Amino acid sequence: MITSRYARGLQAALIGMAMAGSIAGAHADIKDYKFELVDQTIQAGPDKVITVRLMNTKTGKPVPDAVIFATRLDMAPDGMQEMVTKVTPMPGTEPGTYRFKANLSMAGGWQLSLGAKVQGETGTVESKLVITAQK
Ligand SMILES: [Cu+2]
Repeated sequence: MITSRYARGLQAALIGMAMAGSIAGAHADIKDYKFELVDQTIQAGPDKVITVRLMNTKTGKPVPDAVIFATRLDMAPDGMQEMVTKVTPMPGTEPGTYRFKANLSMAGGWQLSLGAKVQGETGTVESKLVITAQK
């Protein structure tokens, strides 16, 4: 009976290792990603550049090569959600940053809503960022 006890013990050890392995190898969750503004305050006016950074909050590192498929910029923070302006993507200047050109026609609070896909992750990163446009 020594062999079977040994076998059971070995099996338990293998299950334990498999569980430990799956925890150590746990993939980052889509909720661990978020966009943040590089500059909170931007001069009001046409052709203004908004720069955001996509962060993996678990590693604290910027995330390159995300596919941004949804953008909206409106004045919801100032109660003018119907005041929407066009957002044009621009090439980023460094990995993990994403830039957009927009006409910030009015001073005040603008909300940038972003939807993005991250390489190797399922789900969608959704962030709402509030920018202050100054006169
Ligand atoms: Cu407005």
